[in-house]
Amino acid sequence: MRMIFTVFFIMTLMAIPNLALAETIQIEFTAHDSYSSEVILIDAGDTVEWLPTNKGHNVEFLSGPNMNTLPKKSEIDAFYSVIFTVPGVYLYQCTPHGNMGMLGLIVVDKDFHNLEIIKSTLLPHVADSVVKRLIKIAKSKAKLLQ
Ligand SMILES: [Cu+2]
Repeated sequence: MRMIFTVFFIMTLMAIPNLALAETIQIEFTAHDSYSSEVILIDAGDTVEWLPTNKGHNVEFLSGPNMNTLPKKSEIDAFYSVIFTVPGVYLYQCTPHGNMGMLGLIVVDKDFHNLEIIKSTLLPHVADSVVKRLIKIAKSKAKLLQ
């Protein structure tokens, strides 16, 4: 019995580091038709929560490392939460304000393998220039973390 307990205890200890490292990052909808954090770098297993702190916004994914299973589009004015498990770059927008530049970028595990696909997302001029700016920010953030 003591042996079983010891094995169980050790297995529990081994599982804790992963649990402890998984983080939750919160992003707010702002009154300026933007996300409070436009670019975030997270680790696989982390959760991102979008808080409806301002009316009229949502989250709609445009591109990601697995185009077949992008996170579903959220409802306007709704709390939304996604756990990111697949490394890569994710691009999302607010459905009503994406054209005006309300976009966000998430990089999981500093993995930029699908960056060219992200860049080739067909967007209006303003949104496209915003995405280019966000990519620059993401790359400099990734460098700082190295
Ligand atoms: Cu919006």
